[in-house]
This record gives sequence, structure tokens and C-alpha cells, in this order.
Amino acid sequence: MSEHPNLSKWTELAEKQMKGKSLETLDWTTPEGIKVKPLYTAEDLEDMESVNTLPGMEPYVRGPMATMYAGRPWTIRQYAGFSTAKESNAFYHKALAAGQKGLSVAFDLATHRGYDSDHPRVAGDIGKAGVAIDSVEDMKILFDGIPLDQMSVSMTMNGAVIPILAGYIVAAEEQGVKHEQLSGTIQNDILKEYLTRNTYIYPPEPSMRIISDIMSFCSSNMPRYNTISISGYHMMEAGANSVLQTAFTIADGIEYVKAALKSGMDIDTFAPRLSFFFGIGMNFFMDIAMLRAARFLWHRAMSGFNPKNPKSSMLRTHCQTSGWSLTEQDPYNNVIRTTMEALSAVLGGTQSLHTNSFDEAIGLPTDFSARIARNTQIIIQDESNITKVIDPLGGSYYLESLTSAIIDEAQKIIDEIEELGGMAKAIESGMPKMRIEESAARKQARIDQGLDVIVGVNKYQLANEKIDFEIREVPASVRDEQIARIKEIKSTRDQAAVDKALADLRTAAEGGGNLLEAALPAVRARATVGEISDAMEAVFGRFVATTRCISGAYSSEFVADTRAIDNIKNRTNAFFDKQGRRPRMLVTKMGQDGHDRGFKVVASAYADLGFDVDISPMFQTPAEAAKMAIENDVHVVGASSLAAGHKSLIPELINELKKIGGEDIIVVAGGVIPPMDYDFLYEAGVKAVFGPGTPIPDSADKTLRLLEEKYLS
Ligand code: MLC
Ligand code: 5AD
Repeated sequence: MSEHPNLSKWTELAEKQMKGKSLETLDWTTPEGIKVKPLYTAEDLEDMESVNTLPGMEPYVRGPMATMYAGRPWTIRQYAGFSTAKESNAFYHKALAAGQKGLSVAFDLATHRGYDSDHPRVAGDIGKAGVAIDSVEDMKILFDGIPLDQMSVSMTMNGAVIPILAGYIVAAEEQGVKHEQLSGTIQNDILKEYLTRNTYIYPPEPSMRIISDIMSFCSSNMPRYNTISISGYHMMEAGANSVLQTAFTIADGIEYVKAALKSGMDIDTFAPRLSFFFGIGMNFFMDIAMLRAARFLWHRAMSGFNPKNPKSSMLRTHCQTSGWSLTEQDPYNNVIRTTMEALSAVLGGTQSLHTNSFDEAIGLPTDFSARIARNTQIIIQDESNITKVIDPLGGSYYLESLTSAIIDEAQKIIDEIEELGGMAKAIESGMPKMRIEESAARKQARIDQGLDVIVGVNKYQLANEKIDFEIREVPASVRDEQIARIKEIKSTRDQAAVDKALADLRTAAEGGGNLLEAALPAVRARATVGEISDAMEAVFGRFVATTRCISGAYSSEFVADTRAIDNIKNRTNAFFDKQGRRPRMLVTKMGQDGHDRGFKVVASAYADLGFDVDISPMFQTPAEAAKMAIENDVHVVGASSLAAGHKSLIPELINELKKIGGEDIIVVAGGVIPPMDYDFLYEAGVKAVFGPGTPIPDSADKTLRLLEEKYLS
């Protein structure tokens, strides 16, 4: 028998092994600000409310279902969509045949923002980041051969949520499937769009009403349908640490509950069908603990609304591994990262999971990369025996301590948001966005200094990278195909019926009825996504965000060694001395690409490095970006592209600059740009391309060198 654990004896022993160094030097402060010790014991668990609970029972720390994966494994649900409905449908069929269990539709950015494929603003976006859908005819092709009474379908849609959900319902009707048979989830989470994802259409108030209308329609007509997927994923991808992700997501959930209650619904009619969506990153134990903490916090928050149905306070969630954690460099490492993150999601007790493809930082999944991503889950489910025991890490001293720490830290932020008047008010105040952007800038600074390791990027880089796998490219002809189909539909439909349905929808928008219900006749009459969106926009208006960026967070993380940034700062100062002004840069995003983490981090870091930075609004056309560059008299434009629009949007920007006398302005590009496209961009006149993972001091150095050559030599 070993002797009873004695912590002071362990400390003595450990200190001896530390050869004089204090044990405290082994403590680690996580990005969340949580102190992690090298050892946890039973003593750490005393008085913790979240320990010693059971799965399927309040407060659901150990999982929402009593038997969890021992009874039924999580749903393998891979997010996918590209090109036309026909191509995406074929991709879904192959995935289902190979072991995927649920569908998850990725729409292109034009659809997200409520534009038909023939709209001039979206010429560079059609079919690129997801599938192009213009009408119910496209929806029917998308689900061809997929029985919607049996298959649960998730649709990631937030802006154009009314025409898309109505399109799905009508496509099902035309398959002979009744509303009450439909099972699945619509993302329908607008608050985080204003915060990070940016595919909003209308201002916050009418958008919140749209959500209540959907909850109300579905609770009466589609009882198996999850009316919202309250998402932290995008906050994580935008740079939020796990405490921020948890707090803001739960606070968003509370806001939706309040909005539904205000519209007159009873808590138990809608709350059981609220679902969640978390992003899982590389901090392995932290994100397991995050899911457990989130369930606890949701139960606690919901208890305040006195539901009668236990399901009303039960957090069920989808998870996705982090796209941001994956690298363009040495990309097979991404298979390993995704496996780690998938395990974290599973050990945290997710209900549904998407595992990213290893080519994430280069393009959309191919058949090959999608197979490996899917098989990652299948192997965990079928080969590892991990599913046999419920919450197998429950009781781990470390994990339970982390769970409790996240609960405490996130609760403080949730309370802070309540004091601001709830999440909608907090978003208006700018607080959550600032916190996320600060967290992102700090993370980037730690990576750029090598304090946070990314293999292949800031450690063990390969001298020669070569891509030996296929990359998916979506041809520009998709736009022509979509435009031809829109023409065909418009010429064969009953226009009077369309006009009447759209007029009725406008009336509903003005306050005369449920928007989802009112959109159904319009969809049946073959009104397009753009027409339905426009009918509501005529009443609600279109939301335009102000872009701001934080300052100081990036440079303040450089404590130990400031050489890399000092060099740039000295040179921007020298530029100022010689030119009478600082190097001025416009950082812009064109097309409907809403990924603003990179462009915000670059803008705030460059400002810290002594550039004079202008940041454009989102969703610029190339002509608008060029005009802003001229008006602000910049030396250089940095175009950020993460949604595959770079081959059309960036050359067009250069043409537009030429047209209005800006041929002298240097153009550099950054983002998810596959190496095989670099030469194309150089030929179009781009002076430098910065792929994912480029340290900011490196890109700033190169940009500055271009400016020095041009202006100082
Ligand atoms: C589950 N069930 C069980 C059980 N486990 N029954 C008995 N014993 C068990 N152990 C039952 C459930 O009660 C349910 O039935 C049914 O089985 C299905 O289980 P589920 O757990 O509800 O799974 P699922 O249907 O997959 O739903 C998961 C979900 C849902 C609730 C999280 O909202 C979902 O699928 N979300 C996916 C969201 C998504 O894919 N988003 C992509 C975002 S990508 P019943 O009858 O109770 O329903 C993105 C990227 C971008 O956003 O573009 O930015
Ligand atoms: N197909 C597959 N995965 C996609 N993602 C985004 N769009 C698609 C798509 N069309 C994934 C990526 C990205 C995350 C937001 O979702 O992993 O990082």
C-alpha cells in the first residue's frame, strides 16, 4: 500500500527536483488569465458546486443526456457547400455514403447578405465560400434525393434567414414532407454577426424581431426544429479566449430568451429548441472544461426564468474545430491539430461536430481532405472506444478545477453585461468587440515572438514548402449558370402572384404578421432570395457598421524582446523625418467577405508600429476601396481576402486605382490566398502577398521596404 498522499511532502520533493528554483515558476497563466498549477489534487475540489453531478441531470455539467455517447454517439455533421446546388448535392451524397450522419449547409456570401447572383456588388463571391442559392429551385436541387423527413439539416444562415428557411420549408413541401417532420437547425444568431461574423443585412432591432418570428413559427409548426444556434465559434475565430467565448455566448443566449419572452412567448415553448455552437481550439483541457462550464452557466441563467420543462435549461451544442489554428505551412500538421481539437470537443460532450480539413488555410475541402476530416470523427467513434463511458474525465482534479474557474470568470463577464443592460446594449457600447480584438492582438503578438508555438510557422519551419495535393477552385462560370437560371425562373413564373406575395411580405414587415409565414407564399411563387430580402429592406433598411480598431494591445505584449518591432518603429519614424508624414496605409476588405479578424489585427498592429492606418468599412467594391485610397492619400493599400475573391477583386482594385489617378499606390494582399495564385496576383500588379501565418513584423518589414525603395531612395 502506498502511503496517504501528503502534499507538503510532495512539495518538498518537487522543490528538491527544481534545484533551487521556486515551484511557482512552473505556474502558467492562460490567455484567459486563469492560473494553472503543475499539480492538482483532491484538495482543489473542495466546495465546488460543479463537481459530483450526474449526466442528463441538473446542472448538466457532465452532459445533457443521461447515457450520452454510450447511448448514441454525437452527430458527424460536416459543414459544406460550394459552387452550384448541383455540385454541393453530389458532395453531400458522397459524404453521407461514407459515414457522415447529418447535413450542414454552407451558403455563399452573396446569399448570406441577401443578394441574388446577378447583383453587381457580389460579382466576386458567387459560389466561392459556399453554395449559391437564388430561389427554391436551387434549394430543391441542393436536397435532391435527400429525404428531409429523415435527415437533420443545419443551415448556417443569419442575414437572409427568412428567404432561406422559407426556401428549405418549401423545398420540403415539394418533396411531400410536412413542416412538423422537419428536423435540423438554423443558425439564426444575429447578435454575433454584429460582433464578429458580419453577415447581417438589417439593423439590430428588426433583426431581433426576425428571430422571435422564427421561434414563434417553429414552436407551433416545426417542433423538432432547433430555431437558433447561439454561436461562440466565430468569436473564438476572431480571437476570443475561452472565457470570453463562453461569457459572450451565454449572454447572447440570455438576450434571445428575453426577446422571445418580450414578444409574448412562454419559456417552455421555445427554450428546449435553443441550441449552441462552440469553437474548439488547441488549448486541450481548457476547451473540454469550457463545454462543461457552459452547460452549468446556461442552466444557472435559465433557472432565473423559472422554466417547468427541464429541457429548457439544458445546453445542447454543436462544435467545430478551429479553422484559425490551422496553417498553410506544413499543412499535414493540421490533421493532428484537428484530431486533438475533435477529442477535446468529444470529451467535453458535444452533440454534433464538424472537423476541419487540413487544407483549411488554402481553400475549401476537396474530396480527399474532406474524407480525412470525416474519418477523424469516425475513427474516434468506431475505433478508440472513447464513446463507451460517459464524461470519462469527470472527477479529474485538473479538469474540474478548470471547469470551475471558467464558470467563475465567465460569470463575472456575464454580470458585467447584465449591468450594461444585456448583450444588445453591450454590443452597442463596443465592449465585447474591443475585448475580442484585444485578445486577438495579444495572441498575435505572442505568436510573433515565438512565445506561443505553432509548428511549421514559428518553430521548425520547412525550408521548401511544396503542395502535393489537389486544391479546390470554384470556376467563375458558376455566376453565369446562376444568372441564367434566375432569368429562366423570372420568365416562367406568375409575376402577378410574385408581386402580391412580396407586397404582403412588406406589410408583414411593417408589423402586420409573422415574417416567416409571410415569406412562404413568396417562395412558393418563385420570388428570389434577393427579392424577398429587398422587400424587407424597404421597411427595415440596411445596416452599416462603423469600423474601429484598438491600439496598444499588440505592442504591449512585446516585453522581453522588442527588437523585431523596434526596427520597424525606427524605420517608420525615419520615413516621417524624410517625408514629413508617416507611411500611410489603407487596410480594406472587398466583396462580401466578413472575416475581419485579420484585417483588424493588421490595422491595429501596423498602427502600433508607426504606420498611419486607415481602415475601410467592410464589404467594399473595388471602386469604393480605390476611391477611399485616393481620398486618404495613402501610400499603400492592403487588401485582406479570406473568401476566395482575390483573383477578381484585387486586380479590379488595381484597375480602379489606375482609372482615378492612383497608379502610384502600392497594393499588397494578405489572407487565404493559395501559393499557386501568387504569380497571377504579381502579374496583375500586386507587390507583395502575405499568406496565413505571416508574422506581422515580417509583412510590415516587406511593405515598408517597398515604400522605402519608392520614396526614400
Ligand atoms: C441524443 N439523442 C439521444 C441520445 N443522444 N437519445 C437517447 N439517448 C442518447 N444518448 C436524441 C436527441 O434527443 C435527439 O432527438 C436526437 O437523438 C439527435 O440528437 P441531438 O443530440 O439533438 O443531435 P443533433 O440532431 O445532431 O442536434 C445537435 C444540435 C443541433 C442540437 C447541436 O442544433 C445541431 O445539429 N447543430 C448543428 C449546427 C451546425 O452544424 N452549424 C454549422 C456552423 S458552421 P430529439 O427528438 O430530442 O431531437 C459556421 C461556419 C461559418 O457557422 O460559416 O461561419
Ligand atoms: N465548406 C466547408 N467548410 C467551410 N468553412 C467555411 N466555409 C466552408 C465551406 N464552404 C469552415 C472553415 C472555416 C469555418 C468558419 O467553417 O473551417 O474556418
